[in-house]
Parts: sequence; structure tokens; C-alpha cells
Amino acid sequence: EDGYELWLRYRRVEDPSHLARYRAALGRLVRQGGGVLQRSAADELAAGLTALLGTGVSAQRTAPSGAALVIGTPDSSDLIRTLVPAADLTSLGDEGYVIRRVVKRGRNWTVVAAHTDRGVLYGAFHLLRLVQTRQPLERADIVESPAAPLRVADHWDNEDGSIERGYAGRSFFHWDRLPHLEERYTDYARVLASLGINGAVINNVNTSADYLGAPFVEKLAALAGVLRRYGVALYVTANFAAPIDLGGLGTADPFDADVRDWWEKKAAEIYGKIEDFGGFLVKANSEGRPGPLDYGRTHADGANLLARALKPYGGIVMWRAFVHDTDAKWDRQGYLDFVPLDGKFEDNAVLQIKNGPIDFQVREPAHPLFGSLPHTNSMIELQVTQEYTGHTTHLCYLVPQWKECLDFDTHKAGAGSTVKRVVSGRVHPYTHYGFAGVMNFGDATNWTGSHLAAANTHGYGRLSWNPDLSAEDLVDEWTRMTFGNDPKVVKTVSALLLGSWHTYEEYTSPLGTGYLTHPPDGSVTGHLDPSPTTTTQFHKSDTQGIGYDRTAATGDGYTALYASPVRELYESLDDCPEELLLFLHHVPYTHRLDNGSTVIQHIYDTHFAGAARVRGMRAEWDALRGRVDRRRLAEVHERFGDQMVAADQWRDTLSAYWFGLSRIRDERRSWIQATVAPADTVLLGGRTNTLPVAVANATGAGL
Ligand code: BDP
Repeated sequence: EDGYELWLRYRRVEDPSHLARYRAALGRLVRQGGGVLQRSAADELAAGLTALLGTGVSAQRTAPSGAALVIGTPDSSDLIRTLVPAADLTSLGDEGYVIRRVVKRGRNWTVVAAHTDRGVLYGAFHLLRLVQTRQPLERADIVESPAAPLRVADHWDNEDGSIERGYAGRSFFHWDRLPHLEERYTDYARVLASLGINGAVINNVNTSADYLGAPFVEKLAALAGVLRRYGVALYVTANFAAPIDLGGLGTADPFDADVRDWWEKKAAEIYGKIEDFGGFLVKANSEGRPGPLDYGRTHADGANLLARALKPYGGIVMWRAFVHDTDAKWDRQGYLDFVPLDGKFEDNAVLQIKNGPIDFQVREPAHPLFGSLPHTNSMIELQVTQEYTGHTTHLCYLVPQWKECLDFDTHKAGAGSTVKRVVSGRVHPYTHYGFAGVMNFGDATNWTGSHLAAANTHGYGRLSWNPDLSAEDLVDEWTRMTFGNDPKVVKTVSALLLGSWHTYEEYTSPLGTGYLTHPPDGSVTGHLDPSPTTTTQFHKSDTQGIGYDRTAATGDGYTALYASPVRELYESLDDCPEELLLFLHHVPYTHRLDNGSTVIQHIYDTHFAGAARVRGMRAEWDALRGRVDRRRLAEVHERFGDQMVAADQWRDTLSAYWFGLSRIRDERRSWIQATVAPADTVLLGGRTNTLPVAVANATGAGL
């Protein structure tokens, strides 16, 4: 198996009793009407059930004499009207659905019902999931609707086919061939819809203006046509300087009448071709991108310019809060720039805020902007592609990290103001809110480069629908859908995924040490390999101590951006959660942790334990031989091999580096004397980016 099907992998149900029950209940499919989305739902069910049940299933308009699966809306189906009381559907909104077993006139009906065809589509995927994961349907009574209206997939794909922070090949959007359509676009749309994702931004946040030019709009329209069949709206990242670059104007000043006119005409042109166009995503005045600040205007002025142009058509602007100019202010800049603008944005603009204040590191606190904007629509941006979390070399299942952020209580509007409630519009009365995920898809056959990385894509989409889902439930579901229901496979893969973030953190940067990766110099090692000498401005370690002092008392004042009691918790060296210790405090290497270890000893211990764990991970995976198909077994095995080498490199480089600074020996191991004794010059000379792999091999044995 090549992994192309991802979790939409429909294999025949093996267990005869399960199979018989599913066949009896779902072997006949009834759809009485509805539009395009309902047709897609029926097509997916027909194909999926045919494969799962091993018997031909196709949609019919009339009910058979026995049991049947019925899908539809009250408007399109009298059967649905008879089987589901209208009142049961009223609270579902435009995207929700029910899946219910109904016994009527002595017959068993399995019903997927919704107000809208879109709800039916999402319900259809849910039903397939139930079969794929072998859930009983006999007493099914499932009611679902999404937590937030914006559930978006962001692609950082470029026109030339390269992908910024993409590790799974090149872009599968072939702009040179579009508007010619390829099969993969349909599969892509199916994959998004299966998770409930309803929007896709198809180009990089660092974009040229070309995507807004007339030739491109034709291509976009063709793609939008495919996505539309699966309820996915197309969005485009807009370059703020487009009126200059494309329109030939002398300015992009939001207060300039010609500029306003240009954006209005552009919106009209796009909506003329793509009537359900979602809108724009914008990265402005960050990392050299053009923006309203270039003209002495504010972010709100800039966002509102575009928002007003889109408003007549129902489009929105997602304006990024990632404003990174100077490293020294990186942690606070988003907060300081946007809080004063609260309430100044149009109601069809929404601020897109990264989960943490820095940049998708392995460990960061939740961004202090969450909850701080009672009058500005907000959404969260998560990074599915593993930019700083191991690319496709390291297994790092990010759902537990995202859950920590989503469950974090900001206290900004009193206890219970969790991030997930903020971005679900339940803390402040937002009109647009939700989730964006920077995707890890490329043109690799298996989409994500590494088979197991697709669990992150799945996890992101499912959480954007329901942030209350647990990481445990999500890995279980993904594994069953991707590899089948063999209990040993489910147990092993689930455990591997669930422990992987912690392991990665242990051997790369425990205690919130932060940004230690190689600079993004365009090479494949950018943001992958360790390079602590080049990132001292981020981890602030020296011979006296380690960690970044962000306290109000003695540091940069970052902790003051949080509400009580978080602020006090973070400010206090004693109370601060240890996983964030070095993100928030600068301490001597001999500072004692709760477990009695010194910081430096803990760092040595975790680097060694984490790297050793990767060996165990590969062994556990290998024990699935005979239970996972040979190709995927071998490919994942190979990844773990690469991860072992890389984890050792992290362990050795970082252990040597911290020893070089602290000059404190590892109490438990003898490697340091043997390897990096008086090597300050090598370690601190700054001549090489990546320290020599600290020959710690002496180390490996018996530790
Ligand atoms: C950083 C990436 C960079 C992105 C930037 C952003 O390294 O490629 O352009 O974030 O999010 O993570 O704008």
C-alpha cells in the first residue's frame, strides 16, 4: 500500500458477524434528491460501502422493502421528514447532522439527516468512519455540529511548485496546467471534507501578487469548482502591494481612493468567476512583507480596506497576527500591535493568531492575544507541517500539544476563558472565528511524505470540528482507518503517536529551552538540525545560567501580558510550570527542579532518555510485521532509522553545548570527560553552525 488513500481507506470488513450486521443495515442506500453536496455524499457512501461491505451499493430514489440507509434533508426527502422529527434538526445549524437508527413500521432505518446538503456530506463521512472503526450502529443516535464556522487548510505553496516549510515533495497544485483538472484535486477535496474542513488557502503567506491577476483567476475558478463539490471554499493569500504590482498604481495606501477602487474591482472580478470565493488571507508588515504600516496606517486600516471590498459578496479577510520584525520583541509584538486596535476591525475581518507567541516551537505557552480581543474576531493558527518539530524525519504527533493550547485557560474573561472557547466564539461574541492549519501536504504519493505524519493532518481537521475530542480518541480513530482494526496495531501505533511529542521535546529542548534549530537558510536542514550557537538570542543561555527571562520583575515583561492568576504563575520561579521554566526564566544550571535534579542534570537525562526511546519506538513498530502491509511497514521502519540518527545528533550536540557553557559534568554518565573536555573554543567559537556531533558514542552503551 502506498498510503495515497490516507484515512479514506475502505477495506472489506473481515469479521463475519460485523460484516453481516453492516450489510443488513447499510447494503441499500436511499437518496431522494438534494444538490451537489448530497450527490458527493452519496458517491462517497456508495464507493466506501461497496468496498467495506464487499457488495455493490448504489444510491436509489425509492426505499427497498427491507432495512436501508437513508440520507438527506427534510427539504429533499419525504422519507427523512417521516423518520426524523423536524425539531430534532433545528438546532443543528447549517453544517450539523444526525446519524440515527430508527425503527419504523417494523423496519430498520439508518438515517443521516441534516438541514443542509453540507450536513449530509459531513454525516456521510462520519458514518463511514463508524464502519471503518467497527462501531455498532444498532443504537446509533449521534448529533454533531462544528465548534466553529472557520475550519481552514492553509497551504504555503508557491507558484513555481515549491512549498515553504513543505517536506512532502512539491506542490500538487499545478498552476502551469490549471485550469486543466487532475484527479488528485477531487481526492484532496474529499480528504478535507472527510474532516469537516470547509476552506482552503492555496498559496503561501509570503506570496506574490500574481494569484490575483486575471490569468490566475481562471485557474482558481477551475480549482474552486472541484472544491465546491465537497463544500470547501477557496481562499487566496493576497499580497498587500498588489495594487502596485498588478495594478500599476504608485501606492497601496489603504486611504488612497484609487487603491480602494482597485480592491473593489478585484473583488468584483473574482466573485464574477467564483461566486462562493471565501476571501483573503494576509501577512502584512511581517518579515519584510508589504502592509499598511508602510503608509503610516494601522493593521486595522489595512484589513478593513480588503474587508470592505469583500463585504458585498460575503467574503472575509483573515489577517495574520504573526508580526515578526525584531527578534528582541518577538514574544510581545503581536500583543502590543493588536490589542490597541481591538474593536477597530470590520466585522468580516478575523485575526489569525498562532498558537504561541514565537513560531510553532515544540513548546510555547498559549499566545497572550487569545481572550485579549473582546471586539475583534479571532481564530487560531496551528502548524500541521512539522517545521520545527522534526520535518518528516521525526515522529511528532502534535495533537497533545494543540490540546494543551486549546484547553489553556486564559482567564481573560474570568475562569473558563479557554483558548478553545475563545476561538469557538463562546467567550466573546465574534462573528467569524475558528481554526487554520498550515498543511503538510505535498505531491508525495502518501501526501505527507511520512505515513505517520498524516495523523497530524487528521488530528488538526477533527479538532477544528470538535476541540473537545481527546488525543487518545483521535489516534485510535486514525490508526483504525489508516491501518485497520487489529488490536495490536491499534495499541502500538496509538502509543507511538501519543508519546512522540514528549520524546521529541526530551531529546531536543526540554524545559522550554526553545528555539535551537538550524537557521532557515534554504537548505533541508533549516529548522531541523540542532544549532544552539546560532540561536543564543532565543535561548539566552551563557556560562552563568540558562533560559530567557520574560518576567515583569527582571525580564522583558512578557508575563504581564497574561491575566491573573496566569501572570503570577508564570512570573513565579517556584510556581511556573516546569515545562515552561526556561521559556520564562533565566536560572543557574544548578537550579533544582521538583524531582530533585538540577536543571543541567535534567537536561542531560532527558536528552539521553529521549534519544534512547527512539530505539524502542522502532522496535515496537517492527513488532507489527505481518500485521501492517509490507511497504508501509518498511517505509516507516526506515523513518525511525533516520530519526534514531537525528535524535542521537540532538542529544550529543546539545549535551556538549550545555556542558561547554555550564562546565558541569553529567553525574550519571562518563561521556563528557571522554569527548568535549576543554573544548570551549570549538563550542563557543561560533565558527560552525552545527556543533560537531559530540562523539558521545562512547555514551550509548548501557545508559
Ligand atoms: C515561520 C516560517 C516562515 C513563515 C512564517 C510565517 O519559518 O517560513 O513565512 O513563519 O508564519 O514559521 O509567516
